[in-house]
Amino acid sequence: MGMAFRERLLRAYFIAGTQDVKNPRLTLQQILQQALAAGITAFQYREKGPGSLTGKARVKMALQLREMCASHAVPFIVDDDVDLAKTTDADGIHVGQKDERVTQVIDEVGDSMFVGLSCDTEDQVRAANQTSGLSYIGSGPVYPTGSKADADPAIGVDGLAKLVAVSQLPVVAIGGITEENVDELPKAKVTGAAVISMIAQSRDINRTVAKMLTTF
Ligand code: TZP
Ligand code: MG
Repeated sequence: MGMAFRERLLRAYFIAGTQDVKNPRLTLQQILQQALAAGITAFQYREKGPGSLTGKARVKMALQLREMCASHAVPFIVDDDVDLAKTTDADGIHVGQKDERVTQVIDEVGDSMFVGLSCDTEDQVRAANQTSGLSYIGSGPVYPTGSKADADPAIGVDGLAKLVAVSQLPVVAIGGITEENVDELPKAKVTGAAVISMIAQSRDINRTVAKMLTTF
C-alpha cells in the first residue's frame, strides 16, 4: 500500500516528463532532485507528447524518479497509466476525462493507491462528487499554458472558484501558473497548485517552491 492521501500533499505539486526539460544541460532527474530538496509536496510523472520517452526507457525513468520521491517521502503519482503505476508501486494515479474511465481505474487499483481526476466543468465536478474512491480533483487550465498541446481554453480564477464551490473534494489548480500569478489562486479556495513549467523552467527552484509553499 502506498503513501496515504492527505490534502496538504496538493500544496506544491510538480508534474513533469522528459519532454518538459528544455535546458539541454539539465536532466529530469536533476530537476526533480532540486524540486524535492526545495520541498515539493507531490510529484506526478507525465511522460507525454513530442520528445517523450516510450517503452523500456520510460519504465526505467519512472523507476528512478519513483525511488527519488520515496527517499524524500514525497508521493509519486503516475499520469494516466495503470500498468506503469503498478510497475512502479506508485502512491497515486491521475486520470483525465478522456483517459480510461475513472471508475475502471479506481476498480483496478483498489486500495493500493489514491486517484486524482481532472475536472474542468461544473458537470464534471458534480460527477466526481458522486464517484467514491477519488481523493482530489485537478482543475484548469486556469491560465493559458504552453505545456499541453490539447489544452482547453483558460477558465480563469473566477471559473476555478466556481468549480471549487461545487466540489466536495480538494481541488488543485493547474495550467499556466507562474510566480507572478500564483498569488491569485487562494481567492478561489483551491488547496494548492500543480505546475510543470514554473518548476521545470525555473532559474531558482528553491525560490519557486518556497513561493508555492508560502501561498498555500
Ligand atoms: N493539464 C491542464 S494544463 C496542463 C495540464 C497537464 C499543463 C500545465 O503546465 P504548465 O507549464 O504548468 O502550464
Ligand atoms: Mg491524461
